[in-house]
Order: sequence, then C-alpha cells, then structure tokens
Amino acid sequence: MSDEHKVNGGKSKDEQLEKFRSDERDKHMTTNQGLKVSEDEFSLKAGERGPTLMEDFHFREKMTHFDHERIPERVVHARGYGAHGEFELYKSMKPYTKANFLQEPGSKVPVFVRFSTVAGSKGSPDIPRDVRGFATKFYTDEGNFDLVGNNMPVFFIQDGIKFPDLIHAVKPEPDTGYPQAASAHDTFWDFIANNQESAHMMMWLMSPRAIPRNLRMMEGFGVHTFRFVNEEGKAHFVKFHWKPTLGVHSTVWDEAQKINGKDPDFTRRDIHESIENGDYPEWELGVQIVPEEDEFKFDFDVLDPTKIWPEEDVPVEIIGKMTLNRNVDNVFAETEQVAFHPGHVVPGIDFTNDPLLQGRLFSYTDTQLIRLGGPNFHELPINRPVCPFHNNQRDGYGRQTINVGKTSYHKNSLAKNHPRPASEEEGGYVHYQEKVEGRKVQARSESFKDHFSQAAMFYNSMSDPEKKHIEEAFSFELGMVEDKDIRQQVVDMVSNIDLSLSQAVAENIGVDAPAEGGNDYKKISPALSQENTTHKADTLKIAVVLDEGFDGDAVKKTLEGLKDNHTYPVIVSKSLGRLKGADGTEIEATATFDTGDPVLFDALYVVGGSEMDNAFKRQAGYMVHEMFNHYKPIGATGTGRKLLESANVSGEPGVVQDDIPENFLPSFVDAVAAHRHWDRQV
Ligand code: HDD
Repeated sequence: MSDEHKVNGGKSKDEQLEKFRSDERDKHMTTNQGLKVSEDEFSLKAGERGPTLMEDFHFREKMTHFDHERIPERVVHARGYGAHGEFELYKSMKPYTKANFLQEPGSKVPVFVRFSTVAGSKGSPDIPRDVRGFATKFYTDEGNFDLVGNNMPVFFIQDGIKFPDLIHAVKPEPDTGYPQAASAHDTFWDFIANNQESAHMMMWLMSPRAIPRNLRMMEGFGVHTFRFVNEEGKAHFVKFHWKPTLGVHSTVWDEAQKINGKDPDFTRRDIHESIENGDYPEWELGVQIVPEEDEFKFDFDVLDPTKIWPEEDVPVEIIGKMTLNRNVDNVFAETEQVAFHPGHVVPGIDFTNDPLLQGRLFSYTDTQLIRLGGPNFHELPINRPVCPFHNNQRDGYGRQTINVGKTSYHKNSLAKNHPRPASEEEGGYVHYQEKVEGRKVQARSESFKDHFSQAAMFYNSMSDPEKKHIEEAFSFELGMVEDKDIRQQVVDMVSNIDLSLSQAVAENIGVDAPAEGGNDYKKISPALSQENTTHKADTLKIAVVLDEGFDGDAVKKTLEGLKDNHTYPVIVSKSLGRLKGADGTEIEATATFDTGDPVLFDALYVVGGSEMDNAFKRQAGYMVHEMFNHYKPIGATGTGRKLLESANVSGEPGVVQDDIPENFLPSFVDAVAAHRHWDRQV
C-alpha cells in the first residue's frame, strides 16, 4: 500500500472533520458572501411603517436559505441517531480476509454509527415496536466499509423486489395517514399473512427485541451472508454480529408506550448522555464463518436472509471491539447527511447471491441521489473516505473538488493514463470470481421455501416471560387490526409455528382457534433468549424517592455505594432543590414526580422521610406501582419500607429492604444488575 493511503488509526476521521468545522463564537455576523451584517432584526423598509424592499439582500439570503433548509427524510429509517467512535481489532482475520483493517491485532479505524427505527417519520418517538437499524461506517485506509445492519438477524422478505411492498404495508395507511410508527394496523398484517416468508422475522418483531431499553443494550447483525476473501483468493461465507458488552435488554410494552409520551427522545438522550458521561457504549464484533465447501451442509440455505446460522452450530468468533466515544457536533451535517450503502466494501469483503442483498446494492445510491440532491454526496465531510479518492467523475450539483488538468477520461495519454486502475497487488478491488450458471428465471429457490422451522426454533428458544411477551404482542397488534379476516389469517399462519400460541392469541382477539397445526422442528438455540445475556448494574439509572427528614447518614452511604457500583442515582421529590435530613444532611433533588416519571428509570430506591404528607405518599406509591408492574428492581430503607408495605410489594422478587446500608447495598445492587424480575405476580 502506498504511503498516501496510510491513515492515522482511530483519529483520522476527527482530524479530517476538523477542517470543516466552523465555530461562530466571538465572530461578526456576515452574509454568505462574507459581508459584515449591521442589522439582523429589522428588514429594510421604505419608512418605519412602510413595506419591505427587494433590495434587502440580507433578508432575501437569510429567508431563502431557511426556506430550503429541509431535505427529504429517509424513505425508511428516517428517525435516527448517530455517534463517532473507533473499532479496534483483537484478532487477525488474515486466514480469511485480506481486508486491511482486519489484519493487525491492536489496529484501530474510525467509525460512525447511525441507529434508527424503520417505519416512523423523522419526528416519531424512540420506542415503537419496530426493527432498529444499526449502520456502521468503517473509515479504513482502503476506503469506506459500511456494515448496514439491523438489531434482528433476519428479514421479512427474501428478494429486494418486495421491499417497496413491505414498506408500503407498514407505513401509515394512505387513505388515513395513520398510524405513525406502528405495525399494529391492517395493511401491515395483511402483508404478513400474504407473504409467509416473513414468519421468522414476525416472531422477532413480536419479541422484546423490538422494544429495546436503549441503543446501547441491543445486538446488531449484518443479516446477509457476505464473503471473506483472503490473499490467496480463497473465500469463506461470513455473517457479522455486534454484541453489546452491557448485554441485550428490553422494555415491556406498557413501559415503552409510556416512554414514548413522557420522553419521545428517550433512547437518543440515553446514548448522548452516556457518551458525554464517558460511559462509552461498546460492542464486540463477532463473525460466523462457513467454508464454501460447507455451503449445502445445513437444513436451510445459507443465502436465505430469513434464516440465522444457529450460534451453537456455527460459533460466533469475537474479533474486535467498537467504542462510541464522541457525539456529533451537528446532527444535520453528520447524522442526517451520512449516506450508507451495503455495496461500500473493501478488498477482502465481497457479496453473495442473497437476492435481498443484491436488491439492496441498487437501492442505496439511488435513494441518496434524491435525498442528498445529486451525485456528489460522497464529498460531504461525514461521507468522505479518510484515504484519498480519484477518478474521472466530474461536475454535478454541489461539486466541491476542484479537479485540475484537462483529462477526465480513461484511457488517455495526456495525463499518462492517470488516474489509473490499480492491480490487485496494488490494492485494486477485484470481484470474487464465483462461477454462476443457470437459466434466467423469476422464481423462489426450492431451498428458500421452508418459512416456519426457524420461526418455531425462535419461539421454542424463548424463556417463559419472552413467550408471554410474544403472545401479548400478537394480541395487541392483531387487536388493533379492524379486518377480522386478516386477524384470522395471521392466527392460522402462527399455527404453523406453535399451535398453543395461535390458540391463545385467537382467544384474545376473537377469531376461531386453529384446531390443528404445530411444528415438528424441535431444535433450540439458547443464544436467542435474552435470559442468557450479560446482566450488569453498570450505567443503570435509579430513582431515589426522598423527602425532608430522611436518615442522612444511611442515605449518604447508600448513595455513595450506588455510585461506586457505577449506577446513576437521581433524587426525585415533590419539588426541585435541597432536602434536609433528620441530622441536617442536605441532598439536592434534581427531578420531581412530574419530570421523573418511573418509566424513565431502571430501578427504584424508596427512602421517603419523616415529614411525608399524603400527596407525597400517593406519588411515591405510584412510582412503586409502576416499577413493580414493569418488573424493575425496588429497594427501600427507613420510612420507605412503610410505602412498600402499603403498596403490597414487600417480599416479592426483586424487592429489597433493610435499614443497615452494609446489608442493603449489595442485595439491592444484585437486584439492579438483574434488570427485571419476571417471577413476580403482576
Ligand atoms: Fe435498508 C436504509 C438496513 C433491506 C433500501 N437500511 C437502511 C438503513 C439501515 C438499513 C440500517 C438506515 C441507514 C442510515 O442510518 O442511514 N435494510 C437494512 C437491512 C436490510 C435492509 C439490515 C435487510 C437485511 N433496505 C433493504 C432492502 C432495500 C433497502 C431490501 C431495497 C431493496 N434501506 C433502503 C433504502 C434506505 C435504507 C431505501 C433508506 C435511506 C437510505 O437507504 O439511506 O435505500
């Protein structure tokens, strides 16, 4: 590789962006032509009470720019949030791929990640029941590699040609314009029932994965099977996984719906604040690798994007870690203008014939052309590779590069044939020479026709609370479907996955329960259940309900202990400001019962105080009730214990009470680390 392509590890993107940053502090205001502006509050008028004059170029420029400020939102994944970070390699992938950023353990490349929901508009709430986009741009010294994935490892359809149909079905219905950011409506379920390849994805969508607690605690998947190609030209099939170091955690439906009202920005605020606090979100990158010789060794087609490779059969090898450590400076310039494309690959990473992937390879550039207004979006700071780029593409809206010289064609003699293609040895991308033959057909491969086995595997791998979640999700979603025939069709479809599930849902939504069905596929993949994920108390937010007259010494000790365990206690009371303990200790309340709704916290610690009035007790009681119903950890000391007793939650799982801080703290931290306590009677 030539020296000009060597880049400065994890920092190179930040250095590049620095050249484009503009800091307006301590500066005079000017027009876009650099002319200093003397007046910005009053337009130029003919007389104090007269009409505005056309001549007022500052008014015209300011207004015109404003009128053109919006660009079309993404046709899908419109609601998103991005952050910068770096990817560090743990383990060389040299035996499998020649991709430069996957060679040297310890090497780093900058990344930019944009998380998103799929169906909702740009201003929709953060926790609808939906798939989450998880798109990562690796700025490598061989060009940008985009891993444009989701938080679910399979997809609804098997062929890109059906994507517009799927999206038309899930978006607000065209005759009413609603519902916003919701799949609980007739057209979506009509699509599902009539496109049964969606069965496996439908199960993921009805599971807790579709309402993650935050963006830091969800997995990411490249979904498709890609190809690694090594220096010798040998290829392996590969699937990519992102595994969050904090584990995979979700909300419950009632909680998610309430969060969407109380704080529609909940997950974006969470990740922004985590990065500002230095609690950098981390994911390990895992790969599943299958030799090409084993292509036909599975009971599913490795190219089918509605199938996973069970981790127990093809282990996920952890090869590196991504850390998100910097928020964007400007959401529009970076998060909105970033343009991902599954076709942005580097030497050593190639495609397969997955027909969904093939369809995507067309769609992404096409959509950026309309969204970003022309073919020069690669020149926007966030999209620029950190290595140099040269070709004979020229002109177009918003062109920034000033290409010098006469030639913009290949081959030429005037510029000695530059820019010239690079040989494979020089780092030129050479497509993998897969042998293909066959008739031109428009058909589904026979090997893509089993839609229900893995859907059954997913359901059978769930814990009881997850199964309950799925049944309730189906009941809610189909309960919102007006057309009884569609409800019946979906229930009949579900009977191919699990008969008792279909019967329970049928009863809840008033349709005929299927008499027969079920699935003979009995395989289980424990990795699919969130019950088997990592559980840690780190970074969880604890509401501490406090009133005047609390036991100062004990509370202070406990709060310090909670912070030492890397949790975030937040004092919630009837009003903001200082609260005085019985011994004179002062603690500041930073949230009120109004601003500190229980759904915004991961756990509750009730202290109360000696002067609680009935209003305080009722508000605190509401917090206990909500936290309890959402299976969240609850702790109480001192006067707080009485509040738990009157709420009838004492002795229930995940409810910890003790007046001695040394005893209370470890048990409460354990309860917090467990996240949710499903074995409660709610
Ligand atoms: Fe897509 C955006 C992920 C199938 C067409 N897609 C988009 C984004 C993500 C995904 C994360 C948002 C990127 C960002 O944050 O800017 N899409 C997926 C995954 C799929 C998938 C994991 C299946 C495995 N997508 C898919 C198909 C098509 C598209 C089959 C069309 C044939 N996707 C698009 C798009 C979008 C998009 C219309 C809208 C905005 C954009 O591209 O940049 O081109």
